[in-house]
Amino acid sequence: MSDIKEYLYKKKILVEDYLRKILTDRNLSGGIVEQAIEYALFTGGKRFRPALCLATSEALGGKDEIVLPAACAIELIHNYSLIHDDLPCMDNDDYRRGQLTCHRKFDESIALLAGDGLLTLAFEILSGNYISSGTGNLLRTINEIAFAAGISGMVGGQVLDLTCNQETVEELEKLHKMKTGALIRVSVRAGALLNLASEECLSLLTVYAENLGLAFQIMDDVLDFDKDKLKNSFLSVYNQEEAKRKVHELTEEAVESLEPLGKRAEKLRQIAWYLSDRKF
Ligand code: GRG
Repeated sequence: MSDIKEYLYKKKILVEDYLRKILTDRNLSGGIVEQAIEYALFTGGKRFRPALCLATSEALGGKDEIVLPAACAIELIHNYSLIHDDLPCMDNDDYRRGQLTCHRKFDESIALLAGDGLLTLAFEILSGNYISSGTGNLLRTINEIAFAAGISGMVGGQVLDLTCNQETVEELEKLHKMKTGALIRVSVRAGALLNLASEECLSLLTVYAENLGLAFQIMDDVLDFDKDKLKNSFLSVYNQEEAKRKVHELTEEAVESLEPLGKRAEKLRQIAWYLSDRKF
């Protein structure tokens, strides 16, 4: 296994153990919404957003424990968004991560509530798990995560996706920076904020995250290519070769922005190159 594959695998285990602990600590009664939450949360998932948060913390010399609750809160938000995105009133998908979508496994109202439960749980974990340990920048981190998930970020991007057909590169970039990019951006920023990074360092990491987020989405469109479903896909403005070249350019820009951080940002560089070449 390559270094970075092994690193991401270890972070995935760490994150999944913590996610399980979040659920077991709450002594849930095993009711239907709790079953739906567990089903949606543990049917695969790359856990790449929390890995980014952890790798950012590491680049700044921080221990995993400092950012683990925030990293997992972001993963909870991501999973809520996938459940809601699959609903009949949105994409109406039957499968997610190779298994039945939450509303097909349970039903629509339960899936809707499981998503709501995950979103609110994220903010409970964020605010609750730092109370005893205490950390600087916590309020700012919570504020940025809420902003990224909300109408100026992911929700706003989803609205644009559902209601408009974006025709130019600029329009597509705007949509996807909100829908997919905002949560990726805040995964990196949360890792930096909770380690009390300087504003200068935060800016460099933000450039990294914004380029990575866009590259991730273009790669997603390449992997999901369907000539009959090109609405709001980058494959409506790029051919396959152009799209892959764009992913490469964005990854180079992401990696270049980390130069002042030196060797300690090596994992962030490796993650960017790994994702630019992904087949999944
Ligand atoms: C319902 C408010 C609301 C928002 C939904 C993110 C999103 C917005 C919808 C997902 C649709 C989609 C497939 C977007 C493309 C990029 C993306 C977010 C892919 C899924 O993320 P991965 O690949 O998923 O990290 P895993 O399964 O690995 O967690």
